[in-house]
Order: sequence, then structure tokens, then C-alpha cells
Amino acid sequence: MSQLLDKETLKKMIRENVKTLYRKTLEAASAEEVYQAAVFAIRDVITDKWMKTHDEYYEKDVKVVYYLSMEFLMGRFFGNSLINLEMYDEVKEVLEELGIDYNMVEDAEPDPGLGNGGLGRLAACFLDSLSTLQLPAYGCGIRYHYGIFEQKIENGYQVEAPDNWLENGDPWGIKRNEYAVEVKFGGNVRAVPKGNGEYRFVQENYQSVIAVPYDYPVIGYGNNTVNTLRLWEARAKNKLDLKFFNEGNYQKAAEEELLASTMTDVLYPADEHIQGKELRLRQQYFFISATVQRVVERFKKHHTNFHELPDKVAFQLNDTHPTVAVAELMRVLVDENDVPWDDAWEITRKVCAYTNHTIMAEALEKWPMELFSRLLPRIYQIVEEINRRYCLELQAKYGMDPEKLRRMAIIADGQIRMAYLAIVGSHSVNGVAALHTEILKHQELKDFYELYPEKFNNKTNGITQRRWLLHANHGLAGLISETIGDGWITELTELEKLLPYAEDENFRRRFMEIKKANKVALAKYIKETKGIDINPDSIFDIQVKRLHEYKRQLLNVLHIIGLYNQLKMNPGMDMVPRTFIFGAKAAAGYRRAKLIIKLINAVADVVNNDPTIEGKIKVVFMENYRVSLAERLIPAADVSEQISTAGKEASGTGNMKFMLNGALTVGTMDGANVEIYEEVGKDNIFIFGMSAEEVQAKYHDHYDPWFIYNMNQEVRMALTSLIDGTFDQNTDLFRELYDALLNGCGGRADEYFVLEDYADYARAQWDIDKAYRDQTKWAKMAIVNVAKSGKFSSDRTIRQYAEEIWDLKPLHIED
Ligand code: 26Y
Repeated sequence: MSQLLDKETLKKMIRENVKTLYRKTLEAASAEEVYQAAVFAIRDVITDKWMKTHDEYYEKDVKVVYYLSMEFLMGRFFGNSLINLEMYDEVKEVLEELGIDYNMVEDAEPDPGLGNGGLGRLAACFLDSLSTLQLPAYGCGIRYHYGIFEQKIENGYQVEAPDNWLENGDPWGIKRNEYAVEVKFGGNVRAVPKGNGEYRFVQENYQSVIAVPYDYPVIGYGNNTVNTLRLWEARAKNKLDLKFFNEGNYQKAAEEELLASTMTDVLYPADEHIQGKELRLRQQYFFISATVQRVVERFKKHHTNFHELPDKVAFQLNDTHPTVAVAELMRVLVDENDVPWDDAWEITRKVCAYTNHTIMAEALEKWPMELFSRLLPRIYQIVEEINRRYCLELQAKYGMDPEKLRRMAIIADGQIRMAYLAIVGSHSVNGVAALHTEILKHQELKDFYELYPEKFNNKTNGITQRRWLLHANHGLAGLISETIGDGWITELTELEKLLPYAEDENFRRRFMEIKKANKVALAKYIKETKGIDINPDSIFDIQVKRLHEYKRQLLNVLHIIGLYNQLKMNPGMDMVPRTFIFGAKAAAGYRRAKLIIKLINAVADVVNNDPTIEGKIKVVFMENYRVSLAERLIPAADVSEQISTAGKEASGTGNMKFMLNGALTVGTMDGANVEIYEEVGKDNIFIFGMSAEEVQAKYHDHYDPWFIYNMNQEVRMALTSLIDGTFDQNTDLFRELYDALLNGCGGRADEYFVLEDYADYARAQWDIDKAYRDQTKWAKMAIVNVAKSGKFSSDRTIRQYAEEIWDLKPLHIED
């Protein structure tokens, strides 16, 4: 184990810390207090490595990537930090020797939910891989005081409560007052002659907000690299502006204070759905301006020639949310450093790269010109100029084609299209799975692919095996290391060595015992938290992800209703008992998504309490799905539900986490499911439904859900159950869902083809039932899934970004 701290020293430190922090003995301290004390003990170890890493970066003047993201869904720091420091076992032993339950201590840490879902969690996995691969990197984002809301279920309905993750302090964050920067909003722009016939553009009468960074350590596994997650918090420049105050203008005097105090309060919880809120644009510019200013300042410590900037700095834009970085870098170069426009533009494009995470139309960011120009007057001018020059290029290339010009312009219809700005201002545009990138190239961004084919590339997502196997599933991690060594921790393709063990009876038995133990542990947790009894010998079938119509939780629950109806008609029906587990947050304003949550809970109530079905089906909706809950659920899964309408899920990453933990996928040929299918082969996955091409064709074709309703009795009965009072007394409660599927409420009927795919989904589910009965076969399939999951390590993804987009080299930090 680690030589960083011996056990006796550690014990002493924890005791001491409890005393100094809380004036208590260890015996009297709560789990929360012991947690804080333990963090302070290991912080010293981290700090030494952290300082060394940054000194080296600075001295060697290496190229650094800045991963710019509105969201970092990090999950808890404690356990993961110990894992990466290789101190986990040691600390666990120390605590247990002190008579403290290690798990209680881990659970005392709040789970920082500074992200919505896939995009935010991907950013967190990427940071873990960057440090483990010894790549110089910063994550840059916002220190929201409230993360994604805490979800409670009351009477079956989602209720949102604020997530005050900072309530008990923030032992992982270090406030860096010395790096605070000023960010300017509003006012007007004045052109001041430079004297050489050129003008300098100066923002006046603006409102200021001070950005204060908090740094969080991102520890590499088994090395000395500690990178930084830098999250910015807003603070007022002057508590009260005395000039206005003395004039008696109290409101104006307090304005900046108010502006600053709300800026970084709360994460926007509307995942993949734009609201066009002014505060969100403020948040975006706030953290981007602060980051860009700091980066350029740091660059200037070593350099005077800005043409060297792309050799030292890469910006990766995590979706369009940080796209103002393109214009802000132009502003800092042109206005503040006198770099000529053309040079600045060349530099900016070399620095910036853009990742697209979704093709859902309602997630494509557009800002009204009025709002944008009022809030960011100088940035707006710069975007206009970028657009003007770009449109000239388009004309030069395509001639006068007004339709094409209007289609491709960055500014059109009174709006600024952030995706187009990102594409034009970057040297790289990537999708997050092979299918997704193809759809971008040939459908959504076809015009741009034609214009800049060289920019487009694919980077299939990945996940970090350190959190999602080593930390989340100790049992399986241990068995694997014992069998093939622990090389997989940093080189996941090593898992292929497990393939021959699929044929080894002893290995299979142990593998299945571990799965069973994880299921028993989850059953216990569900009993404790929800009071529901579930059978650990049933199939644990899990769908956890944000609630979205395109992800089709509704297909899953309709199928459960279908099964229930069959059991009611035929109580003796032969099926392997199943426990269907859901976890999902719905955006607060997404009415239909919330109704689907209510439906799942209503179905759970009826099904779980109906003795006539003899416990063959159980339905559990787990409240407040989040990273720490995912770490409990995923290791216990037999079946992973990845059932989005083909073409809609850009990649998915939950699918990879389940596979790594030995669950079998029931899924559509969508996102990264396609690549999982390619890895495991058709016999080790349950694929159903239309392909993306078929969906596309159906969309343009005439689709009549009534036809399916009439032809398929199971579908008809399931739909009827929605409105006949089976699941509520008020028979109109779920009518909206019924109508949306059959008639379309305002929109298209069954927009996501739930009914079209129903029969094949039900068929795939019976295939699962059949496969599970043969436990030997099932074990083999599950082992193949684990063995073939190597491709889906975020280490592989990050290596590709580093080589193909950033040209970033590892730097080894000595002990
Ligand atoms: C503009 C704003 C409303 C907005 C907020 C959040 C737009 C999009 C998002 C989040 C998008 C997101 O999480 N996309 C997911 O990214 C994952 C990582 O690449 C993919 O695996 C997943 O398929 C995709 O839905």
C-alpha cells in the first residue's frame, strides 16, 4: 500500500483533527465530523503533489487543455480520492481499527450535483482520465451554490428541494482570492481612435462582477499528477457603489451586489431543453470571461508572441454552453492586446474545439440578438464581425445563394446560433459516438460538413473504470485483479484476458456470487429506504437516466403494464420474477416527464401490492438519482435498459457503466449501444426496434399508432389500463399520455415511436427471460460483456482527444 502516510500517523491525525475542528473526542464525533477530520488528514498528501504538479507545468511551460463546461458532475470526492491515491484499503482499515464504519464516513459526504446528467458526468470522467494519463489539464466551470435539485417523491409525484451541498463547508475547495478577475456586463461600447487610423473599442458604463476561483484537486491514479478543477464564484465588486449611494440612488447602488449574488447561485436543471433565460447567458459569459482572461495572463508570463498561444493552450467546448469563449478570446486578443483581427482569428480557431452532445432540436442554443447585445455589447459586435466575414466566405464559395446563406449564418432570424459560432470558431467538431457523428455529418450539420469536412471527427465517449468498477464494485474489482492482475485499472482493454474465464466454472460461480451479493445489498437498501421487499433472485432490470420522452421510460413502463395484464389473465404464467428499478429526475417544468414519473409510481403501487401475481413483478422508483446512487445500483444490475428511439441518444454513458459491471443490455441500435453491440456480438446483447434510418424514414412516412393499437392486443390493453382507473381513481390523470401516444397532444402522435417498437421490445424481454433461466449461459454472456468493455474507458477517449485534437503530451511528475 501507500507510503504516503503510515497508519499510526493517520490515526493520530484524525484524532487531532476531530479535536481541533470540533473540540470533541473521536468517540463522541458524528460520521460527518469524522469525515471532515479524515479529509483534512489526507489533504496534506494531496497538496504536496498538487503544488509539485503545477510548479512543473509552469516551469516546463507545457501545453495545457482547458475543458470548459457549465457542468461537472463529480460525485463524492472522498472514496475516489483514496482510490486514486492508492490509500483506500489503508484508510478503511484505520477507520475500522478506530471502531468507525468506513461506509458511514463515505456516506457523510454530500454528493456535489453540479451537473444535470450525461454531459456533466462525462466531464468528470474526463478529468479523472486526464490526470491518470498525466496530461496537463484544467476543468473550468461554475461553483453553483445549489446543484441539481434534490428529488423527493410525494404521493407519487416529483417534488424538488434545493440541494445545499455547501451547508457543512467545502473541505475540497480552496479559495484563490489572488486569482480573482473582473467580468463586465452591459453598458455601451465606445470607439476610441488609437492615433494610427485604427480604433480601440472600450466598454463603458458597465456593471462589474468579480469572479473568484475555487480550486479542487483532480488526482491521477497511482501517479503524482494532481490537476485542477477550477470553479468560479461571483462576488460583488463593491458592496454598495458609494458614488450612487451618495447621490441617493440606493437601487443603482445595490444593483451590482444583487447581480453578483445571484449569478452563481443555481445550476439550470433543464437538461437538453433551452429556456433562453438571461441569467444563464450571464453565467456562461461570467465563467468564460474569467477563464479566458486568466489563461491569457498566464500565457503572457512566458510569451510575447500570441501566435504561440495554440502551442500552449487548447480550449475544449463541452457543447455550445461555453461558446462565448470564441468571441471572448477574440476580444482579449484584439482589444486588450492589440493583435490584428486576422491573426487573432487564426489563433482563436486553432485554440478552440467543439463537442456536440445532442441533436435534439430543443437543446440547440440560440440567443435573441436583443438580449445578447444588451448583456454583452462588445462580444455582440465581435460575433457580428465574425458572422460578416464568414458570410463573405460563404458567398465567395457558393455564389449568391440567399437560402443557403440564411440557413448557415451565425446570426439569423434575430437570433445568434451558438452551435454555428462554435463550428466556425473551432478547428475541430466532434460527435460522441460513431452513429452520432455520422448523423451530424450527413443530417444535422450537413452544410457544415460540406464546408469544413476536415473539422469533423468522432470521439466515442467513455467512463472511468476507477470510479465505476474499482470504487463502485469492490467485489468484482477484486475478483478481476486476482484473476488477471490489476493492469485493467489503467488499461481497460486488459479485461479481454477474462474471456477464457467465461468457460471456467469456478470463475463463473464466483462472478455470479458477487453479483448476487450486490443484489442482496441493494435489496437491503431498498427495504430500508423504501420499505419495499424485493427478491434478490429476481432479475434486476434497471433504467436510470434523466427523464426524457426520447429515452422512452414510457416504453419500459407500458411493457410492465403489459406483463401485469398478462399475469392477471393468466396467474400461472411462467416467467422469471423481475424487479424493475427506475431512477430519473425530470426538469421542473417538463410536465409530461413528471407525469411519467407519477405513472411509474402508480404502477409500482398497484403491482407491488397485488398478491395475485405472487411477487413475479416488482417496480421500484428510486428517489433522487445521482452519482452516489448510481454507484449502488449499477453493480447490482442484471439488465441495463438503453431503449431510446434510434438516432436520438447521442451516445449514452450509463450503458457503458452497466456493461462494465456485468449487466446485459436490452437496447436499440442507438448511440454507443451500436458500438457495444459490435464489441460483444449479437449473442451477448438484446437488440430490438427500428434502426436510426428506419426511424428517419418513418418520420417522413405516414405513421399511424392507431394501426398498432388495433392490431396488437397487448398494446391495446396496456393503453386502456392508462385510462380505465387501473392505476388511479381519477381516470383522467394519465389520459395525456394516452392521447400523446395515439393522437398527439399538439405535437405528433407517438413522436418517439413507443408503440411501433413495443412488440419487438416485448420479444427482446422474453429472450432475456429465456436466457436468464440458463444461469451458465447468462454468466458467460455477462463475463463477455465485462471482458469486452475495454473500449469504453474514458482513458481511450481522452488519448484520442489528446492526440487527434489537442496535440497534448503527458508530463510525468516525479515523486
Ligand atoms: C442548452 C441547455 C438547455 C442544455 C443543457 C444540458 C443542453 C444540453 C444539456 C445536456 C446534454 C447532455 O447531457 N447530453 C448527453 O451527453 C452525453 C455525453 O456526451 C451523451 O452520452 C448523451 O447521449 C447525451 O444525451
